[in-house]
Amino acid sequence: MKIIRADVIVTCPGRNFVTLKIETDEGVYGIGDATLNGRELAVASYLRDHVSPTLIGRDATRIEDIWQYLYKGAYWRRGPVTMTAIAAVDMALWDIMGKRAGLPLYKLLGGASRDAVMVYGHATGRDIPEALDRYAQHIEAGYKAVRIQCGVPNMRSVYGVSKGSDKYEPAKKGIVDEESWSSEKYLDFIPKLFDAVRDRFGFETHLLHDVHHRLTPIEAARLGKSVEPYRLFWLEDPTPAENQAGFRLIREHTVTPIAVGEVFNSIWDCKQLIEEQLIDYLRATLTHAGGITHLRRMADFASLYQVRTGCHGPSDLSPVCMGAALHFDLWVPNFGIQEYMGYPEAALDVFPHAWRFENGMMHPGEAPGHGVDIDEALAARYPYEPAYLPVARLEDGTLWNW
Ligand code: CS2
Ligand code: MG
Repeated sequence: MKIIRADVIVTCPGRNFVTLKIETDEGVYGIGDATLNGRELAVASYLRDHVSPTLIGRDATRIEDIWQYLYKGAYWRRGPVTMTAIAAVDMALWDIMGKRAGLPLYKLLGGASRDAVMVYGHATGRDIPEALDRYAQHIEAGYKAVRIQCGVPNMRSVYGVSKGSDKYEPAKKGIVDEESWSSEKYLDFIPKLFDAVRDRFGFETHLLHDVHHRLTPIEAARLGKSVEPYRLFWLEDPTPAENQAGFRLIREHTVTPIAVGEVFNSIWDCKQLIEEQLIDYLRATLTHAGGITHLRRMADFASLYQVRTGCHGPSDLSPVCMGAALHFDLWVPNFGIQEYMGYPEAALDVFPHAWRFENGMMHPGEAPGHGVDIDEALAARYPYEPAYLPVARLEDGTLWNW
Protein backbone atom coordinates (compact mmCIF):
# COMPACT_ATOMS: atom_id res chain seq x y z
CA MET A 1 0.00 0.00 0.00
CA LYS A 2 1.95 3.02 -1.24
CA ILE A 3 1.52 6.68 -0.30
CA ILE A 4 0.76 8.69 -3.44
CA ARG A 5 -0.22 12.09 -1.96
CA ALA A 6 0.21 13.99 1.32
CA ASP A 7 -1.65 17.31 1.25
CA VAL A 8 -2.04 20.02 3.90
CA ILE A 9 -5.46 21.65 4.35
CA VAL A 10 -5.59 24.90 6.32
CA THR A 11 -9.09 26.05 7.23
CA CYS A 12 -10.70 28.45 9.69
CA PRO A 13 -14.28 27.34 10.55
CA GLY A 14 -14.58 29.50 13.68
CA ARG A 15 -10.83 29.11 14.33
CA ASN A 16 -7.76 27.91 12.43
CA PHE A 17 -7.07 24.18 11.96
CA VAL A 18 -4.35 22.42 9.97
CA THR A 19 -5.07 18.94 8.62
CA LEU A 20 -2.83 16.50 6.78
CA LYS A 21 -4.49 14.14 4.28
CA ILE A 22 -2.47 11.10 3.13
CA GLU A 23 -3.75 9.16 0.10
CA THR A 24 -2.66 5.66 -0.98
CA ASP A 25 -2.61 3.70 -4.23
CA GLU A 26 -5.39 1.46 -2.87
CA GLY A 27 -7.81 4.39 -2.69
CA VAL A 28 -7.74 4.51 1.11
CA TYR A 29 -6.86 7.85 2.73
CA GLY A 30 -6.29 9.02 6.27
CA ILE A 31 -6.20 12.39 8.00
CA GLY A 32 -4.26 13.82 10.94
CA ASP A 33 -4.48 17.00 13.01
CA ALA A 34 -1.50 19.36 12.65
CA THR A 35 -2.86 22.39 14.53
CA LEU A 36 -0.45 24.42 16.67
CA ASN A 37 -2.35 27.42 18.02
CA GLY A 38 -0.78 30.68 16.84
CA ARG A 39 1.91 28.91 14.79
CA GLU A 40 -0.32 27.02 12.35
CA LEU A 41 1.55 28.01 9.18
CA ALA A 42 4.89 26.90 10.63
CA VAL A 43 3.59 23.33 10.84
CA ALA A 44 1.85 23.61 7.46
CA SER A 45 5.17 24.58 5.89
CA TYR A 46 7.13 21.92 7.79
CA LEU A 47 4.75 19.34 6.35
CA ARG A 48 4.39 20.74 2.82
CA ASP A 49 8.05 21.69 2.28
CA HIS A 50 9.97 19.11 4.28
CA VAL A 51 7.86 16.05 5.16
CA SER A 52 5.30 15.34 2.43
CA PRO A 53 7.89 14.95 -0.37
CA THR A 54 9.67 12.26 1.68
CA LEU A 55 6.45 10.25 2.16
CA ILE A 56 5.59 9.67 -1.49
CA GLY A 57 6.16 6.02 -2.47
CA ARG A 58 6.53 4.77 1.11
CA ASP A 59 4.52 1.83 2.43
CA ALA A 60 1.66 3.37 4.42
CA THR A 61 1.48 0.31 6.71
CA ARG A 62 5.03 0.90 8.03
CA ILE A 63 3.81 3.33 10.66
CA GLU A 64 6.64 2.80 13.14
CA ASP A 65 9.38 3.02 10.52
CA ILE A 66 7.94 6.25 9.13
CA TRP A 67 7.72 7.67 12.67
CA GLN A 68 11.39 6.80 13.33
CA TYR A 69 12.36 8.18 9.92
CA LEU A 70 10.68 11.53 10.58
CA TYR A 71 11.96 11.76 14.18
CA LYS A 72 15.59 10.67 13.69
CA GLY A 73 15.87 11.64 10.04
CA ALA A 74 15.17 15.30 10.76
CA TYR A 75 18.39 15.49 12.81
CA TRP A 76 16.83 18.49 14.63
CA ARG A 77 14.76 16.40 17.03
CA ARG A 78 11.75 17.34 19.16
CA GLY A 79 10.04 20.71 19.55
CA PRO A 80 6.36 21.58 19.05
CA VAL A 81 6.49 22.20 15.28
CA THR A 82 8.40 19.03 14.44
CA MET A 83 6.40 16.78 16.77
CA THR A 84 3.06 18.23 15.62
CA ALA A 85 4.00 17.49 12.02
CA ILE A 86 5.07 13.94 12.92
CA ALA A 87 1.82 13.53 14.89
CA ALA A 88 -0.29 14.46 11.88
CA VAL A 89 1.46 11.88 9.71
CA ASP A 90 1.11 9.28 12.46
CA MET A 91 -2.60 9.95 13.05
CA ALA A 92 -3.28 9.73 9.29
CA LEU A 93 -1.39 6.43 8.96
CA TRP A 94 -3.23 4.86 11.91
CA ASP A 95 -6.47 6.08 10.33
CA ILE A 96 -5.50 4.34 7.07
CA MET A 97 -4.53 1.17 8.93
CA GLY A 98 -7.91 1.06 10.66
CA LYS A 99 -9.82 1.65 7.45
CA ARG A 100 -7.79 -1.04 5.69
CA ALA A 101 -8.48 -3.51 8.52
CA GLY A 102 -12.12 -2.43 8.82
CA LEU A 103 -11.55 -1.78 12.54
CA PRO A 104 -11.96 1.25 14.81
CA LEU A 105 -8.57 2.53 15.98
CA TYR A 106 -9.07 1.48 19.62
CA LYS A 107 -9.31 -2.15 18.51
CA LEU A 108 -5.97 -1.88 16.72
CA LEU A 109 -4.43 -0.62 19.98
CA GLY A 110 -5.68 -3.51 22.08
CA GLY A 111 -9.42 -3.04 22.50
CA ALA A 112 -11.54 -1.14 24.99
CA SER A 113 -10.36 -0.95 28.62
CA ARG A 114 -13.63 0.81 29.61
CA ASP A 115 -17.14 1.33 28.26
CA ALA A 116 -16.77 5.07 27.68
CA VAL A 117 -14.47 8.01 28.41
CA MET A 118 -15.09 10.47 31.24
CA VAL A 119 -14.60 14.05 30.04
CA TYR A 120 -14.45 17.45 31.72
CA GLY A 121 -15.85 20.72 30.39
CA HIS A 122 -14.94 24.38 30.99
CA ALA A 123 -16.99 26.58 33.31
CA THR A 124 -15.75 30.16 33.09
CA GLY A 125 -17.07 33.38 34.59
CA ARG A 126 -16.04 36.98 34.94
CA ASP A 127 -16.89 36.70 38.64
CA ILE A 128 -17.83 33.95 41.08
CA PRO A 129 -21.64 34.09 40.54
CA GLU A 130 -21.24 33.80 36.77
CA ALA A 131 -18.67 31.01 37.09
CA LEU A 132 -20.96 29.08 39.44
CA ASP A 133 -23.88 29.44 37.02
CA ARG A 134 -21.71 28.01 34.20
CA TYR A 135 -20.64 25.20 36.55
CA ALA A 136 -24.33 24.44 37.21
CA GLN A 137 -25.01 24.36 33.46
CA HIS A 138 -22.31 21.71 33.03
CA ILE A 139 -23.78 19.59 35.81
CA GLU A 140 -27.19 19.89 34.14
CA ALA A 141 -25.58 18.79 30.85
CA GLY A 142 -24.40 15.64 32.60
CA TYR A 143 -20.71 16.41 33.18
CA LYS A 144 -19.16 14.50 36.08
CA ALA A 145 -16.08 16.72 36.00
CA VAL A 146 -15.85 20.47 35.48
CA ARG A 147 -12.89 22.83 35.20
CA ILE A 148 -13.59 26.25 36.68
CA GLN A 149 -11.80 29.49 35.76
CA CYS A 150 -12.85 32.91 37.00
CA GLY A 151 -12.00 36.60 36.69
CA VAL A 152 -9.92 37.89 39.61
CA PRO A 153 -11.00 41.14 41.30
CA ASN A 154 -8.87 44.14 40.26
CA MET A 155 -7.27 42.24 37.39
CA ARG A 156 -8.13 43.45 33.87
CA SER A 157 -8.07 39.99 32.29
CA VAL A 158 -7.41 36.41 33.36
CA TYR A 159 -6.58 33.19 31.55
CA GLY A 160 -9.55 31.09 30.64
CA VAL A 161 -12.24 33.73 30.97
CA SER A 162 -13.92 35.23 27.91
CA LYS A 163 -14.49 38.96 28.04
CA GLY A 164 -18.05 38.58 26.80
CA SER A 165 -20.65 35.84 27.09
CA ASP A 166 -19.15 33.88 24.21
CA LYS A 167 -17.08 30.72 24.69
CA TYR A 168 -13.46 31.32 25.67
CA GLU A 169 -11.09 31.30 22.67
CA PRO A 170 -7.50 32.20 23.60
CA ALA A 171 -6.22 33.13 20.14
CA LYS A 172 -7.13 36.66 19.01
CA LYS A 173 -7.44 37.33 15.26
CA GLY A 174 -4.83 39.73 13.95
CA ILE A 175 -3.27 40.77 17.26
CA VAL A 176 -1.15 39.56 20.13
CA ASP A 177 -3.27 40.61 23.09
CA GLU A 178 -1.39 41.68 26.25
CA GLU A 179 -2.93 40.53 29.53
CA SER A 180 -1.82 41.69 32.96
CA TRP A 181 -1.23 39.34 35.86
CA SER A 182 -0.80 39.51 39.64
CA SER A 183 0.04 36.27 41.43
CA GLU A 184 -0.74 37.94 44.77
CA LYS A 185 -4.28 38.87 43.75
CA TYR A 186 -4.80 35.43 42.20
CA LEU A 187 -3.50 33.51 45.25
CA ASP A 188 -5.72 35.51 47.61
CA PHE A 189 -8.79 34.91 45.44
CA ILE A 190 -8.75 31.34 44.15
CA PRO A 191 -9.49 29.54 47.47
CA LYS A 192 -12.67 31.66 47.72
CA LEU A 193 -13.74 30.39 44.28
CA PHE A 194 -13.31 26.74 45.24
CA ASP A 195 -15.02 27.35 48.59
CA ALA A 196 -18.03 28.78 46.73
CA VAL A 197 -18.13 25.77 44.37
CA ARG A 198 -18.03 23.19 47.16
CA ASP A 199 -20.49 25.23 49.25
CA ARG A 200 -23.07 25.30 46.42
CA PHE A 201 -22.45 21.94 44.71
CA GLY A 202 -20.79 19.79 47.36
CA PHE A 203 -18.24 17.15 46.40
CA GLU A 204 -20.36 15.19 43.91
CA THR A 205 -18.52 16.45 40.82
CA HIS A 206 -14.81 16.43 40.10
CA LEU A 207 -13.42 19.97 40.40
CA LEU A 208 -10.47 20.94 38.18
CA HIS A 209 -8.54 24.18 37.75
CA ASP A 210 -5.80 25.39 35.40
CA VAL A 211 -3.15 27.70 36.84
CA HIS A 212 -1.69 27.95 33.35
CA HIS A 213 2.02 28.19 34.27
CA ARG A 214 1.58 31.41 36.27
CA LEU A 215 3.18 30.64 39.65
CA THR A 216 6.66 29.97 40.98
CA PRO A 217 7.19 26.55 42.58
CA ILE A 218 6.84 27.85 46.14
CA GLU A 219 3.70 29.83 45.21
CA ALA A 220 2.31 26.67 43.60
CA ALA A 221 3.09 24.75 46.79
CA ARG A 222 1.26 27.43 48.79
CA LEU A 223 -1.78 27.27 46.50
CA GLY A 224 -1.89 23.46 46.53
CA LYS A 225 -1.75 23.46 50.32
CA SER A 226 -4.38 26.19 50.70
CA VAL A 227 -6.93 24.37 48.53
CA GLU A 228 -6.57 20.86 50.01
CA PRO A 229 -9.95 21.14 51.83
CA TYR A 230 -11.68 21.45 48.42
CA ARG A 231 -10.31 18.11 47.18
CA LEU A 232 -9.52 19.07 43.58
CA PHE A 233 -9.34 16.37 40.95
CA TRP A 234 -6.25 18.26 39.76
CA LEU A 235 -4.42 21.56 39.77
CA GLU A 236 -3.06 22.01 36.26
CA ASP A 237 0.21 23.59 35.12
CA PRO A 238 0.93 25.19 38.50
CA THR A 239 4.38 26.32 37.35
CA PRO A 240 6.34 26.10 34.06
CA ALA A 241 7.75 22.59 33.71
CA GLU A 242 11.06 23.19 31.96
CA ASN A 243 12.63 22.62 35.38
CA GLN A 244 11.06 19.26 36.16
CA ALA A 245 12.92 19.12 39.52
CA GLY A 246 11.04 22.26 40.61
CA PHE A 247 7.98 20.11 41.17
CA ARG A 248 9.72 18.44 44.14
CA LEU A 249 9.04 21.63 46.09
CA ILE A 250 5.31 21.40 45.34
CA ARG A 251 5.18 17.73 46.26
CA GLU A 252 6.88 18.41 49.61
CA HIS A 253 4.05 20.72 50.67
CA THR A 254 0.78 19.46 49.29
CA VAL A 255 -1.29 16.40 48.39
CA THR A 256 -3.39 18.29 45.84
CA PRO A 257 -3.06 16.23 42.61
CA ILE A 258 -0.98 17.85 39.86
CA ALA A 259 -1.57 17.67 36.09
CA VAL A 260 1.07 18.85 33.62
CA GLY A 261 1.99 18.40 30.02
CA GLU A 262 -0.21 20.00 27.36
CA VAL A 263 2.89 21.79 26.04
CA PHE A 264 5.03 18.64 26.13
CA ASN A 265 5.98 17.05 22.84
CA SER A 266 8.09 14.09 23.84
CA ILE A 267 8.81 11.71 26.73
CA TRP A 268 11.94 13.72 27.48
CA ASP A 269 9.80 16.66 28.62
CA CYS A 270 8.31 14.62 31.46
CA LYS A 271 10.60 11.64 32.19
CA GLN A 272 11.74 13.02 35.57
CA LEU A 273 8.26 14.26 36.51
CA ILE A 274 6.96 10.74 35.97
CA GLU A 275 9.73 8.61 37.45
CA GLU A 276 9.91 10.79 40.58
CA GLN A 277 6.09 10.77 40.75
CA LEU A 278 6.02 14.56 40.84
CA ILE A 279 2.76 14.62 38.86
CA ASP A 280 -0.46 12.61 38.93
CA TYR A 281 -1.80 13.22 35.41
CA LEU A 282 -0.02 13.62 32.09
CA ARG A 283 -1.73 16.22 29.91
CA ALA A 284 0.12 15.51 26.64
CA THR A 285 -2.09 14.63 23.70
CA LEU A 286 -1.70 13.19 20.23
CA THR A 287 -1.35 16.33 18.12
CA HIS A 288 1.58 17.91 19.99
CA ALA A 289 3.27 14.74 21.29
CA GLY A 290 4.11 12.83 18.14
CA GLY A 291 0.80 11.03 17.60
CA ILE A 292 -0.44 7.60 18.68
CA THR A 293 2.97 5.98 18.24
CA HIS A 294 4.70 8.25 20.76
CA LEU A 295 1.88 9.05 23.17
CA ARG A 296 1.26 5.40 23.88
CA ARG A 297 4.95 5.02 24.80
CA MET A 298 4.61 8.00 27.15
CA ALA A 299 1.45 6.52 28.68
CA ASP A 300 3.05 3.10 29.14
CA PHE A 301 6.04 4.70 30.89
CA ALA A 302 3.67 6.74 33.08
CA SER A 303 1.73 3.61 34.02
CA LEU A 304 4.87 2.20 35.71
CA TYR A 305 4.61 5.08 38.22
CA GLN A 306 0.79 5.16 38.57
CA VAL A 307 0.60 8.41 36.60
CA ARG A 308 -2.62 8.60 34.58
CA THR A 309 -3.49 10.27 31.30
CA GLY A 310 -5.47 13.50 31.10
CA CYS A 311 -5.27 14.38 27.42
CA HIS A 312 -5.45 18.03 26.43
CA GLY A 313 -8.60 18.69 24.42
CA PRO A 314 -9.36 22.39 23.89
CA SER A 315 -11.14 23.76 20.85
CA ASP A 316 -7.75 24.64 19.35
CA LEU A 317 -7.03 20.98 18.72
CA SER A 318 -9.20 19.85 15.83
CA PRO A 319 -12.08 17.35 15.92
CA VAL A 320 -9.61 14.97 14.22
CA CYS A 321 -7.43 15.02 17.34
CA MET A 322 -10.53 14.63 19.53
CA GLY A 323 -11.62 11.55 17.58
CA ALA A 324 -8.21 9.90 17.65
CA ALA A 325 -7.72 10.80 21.32
CA LEU A 326 -11.03 9.18 22.29
CA HIS A 327 -9.85 5.94 20.68
CA PHE A 328 -6.61 6.26 22.65
CA ASP A 329 -8.56 7.03 25.84
CA LEU A 330 -10.86 4.02 25.38
CA TRP A 331 -7.83 1.74 25.14
CA VAL A 332 -5.18 3.19 27.48
CA PRO A 333 -5.09 1.19 30.74
CA ASN A 334 -3.96 4.14 32.94
CA PHE A 335 -6.67 6.50 31.73
CA GLY A 336 -7.51 9.49 33.93
CA ILE A 337 -9.79 11.91 32.12
CA GLN A 338 -10.22 13.66 28.74
CA GLU A 339 -10.69 17.38 28.24
CA TYR A 340 -13.59 18.31 25.96
CA MET A 341 -14.17 22.00 25.38
CA GLY A 342 -16.54 21.66 22.42
CA TYR A 343 -16.24 23.28 18.97
CA PRO A 344 -17.81 26.05 16.88
CA GLU A 345 -20.71 24.63 14.82
CA ALA A 346 -18.82 25.43 11.60
CA ALA A 347 -15.92 23.25 12.76
CA LEU A 348 -18.21 20.32 13.46
CA ASP A 349 -19.61 20.71 9.92
CA VAL A 350 -16.16 20.76 8.32
CA PHE A 351 -15.10 17.68 10.31
CA PRO A 352 -17.85 15.00 10.20
CA HIS A 353 -17.18 12.66 13.13
CA ALA A 354 -18.31 9.43 14.73
CA TRP A 355 -17.54 10.51 18.32
CA ARG A 356 -20.44 11.24 20.62
CA PHE A 357 -21.00 13.00 23.98
CA GLU A 358 -23.61 11.66 26.39
CA ASN A 359 -24.11 12.33 30.07
CA GLY A 360 -20.56 13.41 30.81
CA MET A 361 -19.01 10.55 28.88
CA MET A 362 -17.73 10.25 25.30
CA HIS A 363 -17.19 7.38 22.90
CA PRO A 364 -15.21 7.44 19.63
CA GLY A 365 -17.74 5.30 17.75
CA GLU A 366 -17.13 2.13 15.75
CA ALA A 367 -16.21 3.58 12.36
CA PRO A 368 -12.99 2.12 10.90
CA GLY A 369 -9.96 4.26 11.66
CA HIS A 370 -10.43 7.25 13.98
CA GLY A 371 -13.89 8.06 12.62
CA VAL A 372 -13.32 11.69 11.65
CA ASP A 373 -13.30 13.06 8.10
CA ILE A 374 -12.86 16.46 6.46
CA ASP A 375 -15.27 18.09 4.01
CA GLU A 376 -12.66 19.72 1.78
CA ALA A 377 -15.16 21.77 -0.23
CA LEU A 378 -16.61 23.25 2.95
CA ALA A 379 -13.13 23.70 4.45
CA ALA A 380 -12.15 25.79 1.42
CA ARG A 381 -14.89 28.27 2.30
CA TYR A 382 -13.04 29.20 5.52
CA PRO A 383 -9.62 30.68 4.63
CA TYR A 384 -6.88 30.97 7.24
CA GLU A 385 -7.07 34.04 9.46
CA PRO A 386 -3.89 35.09 11.32
CA ALA A 387 -4.57 34.71 15.05
CA TYR A 388 -2.20 34.71 18.00
CA LEU A 389 -2.16 33.63 21.61
CA PRO A 390 -1.90 36.48 24.15
CA VAL A 391 1.14 37.31 26.22
CA ALA A 392 0.98 38.16 29.93
CA ARG A 393 2.78 40.89 31.82
CA LEU A 394 3.05 41.48 35.55
CA GLU A 395 1.56 44.73 36.71
CA ASP A 396 5.03 46.34 36.58
CA GLY A 397 5.31 45.38 32.91
CA THR A 398 7.56 42.34 33.31
CA LEU A 399 6.84 39.78 30.58
CA TRP A 400 5.39 36.74 32.34
CA ASN A 401 4.06 33.26 31.57
CA TRP A 402 0.75 33.33 29.77
C1 CS2 B 1 -5.60 25.26 28.25
C2 CS2 B 1 -5.57 25.42 26.77
O1 CS2 B 1 -7.27 23.64 27.86
C3 CS2 B 1 -6.32 23.97 28.60
O2 CS2 B 1 -5.93 23.34 29.57
O3 CS2 B 1 -4.34 25.28 28.85
O4 CS2 B 1 -6.80 25.92 26.39
C4 CS2 B 1 -4.49 26.35 26.24
O5 CS2 B 1 -4.63 27.64 26.81
C5 CS2 B 1 -4.65 26.43 24.73
O6 CS2 B 1 -4.61 25.13 24.22
C6 CS2 B 1 -3.56 27.27 24.11
O7 CS2 B 1 -3.73 27.27 22.71
MG1 MG C 1 -4.13 23.90 30.36
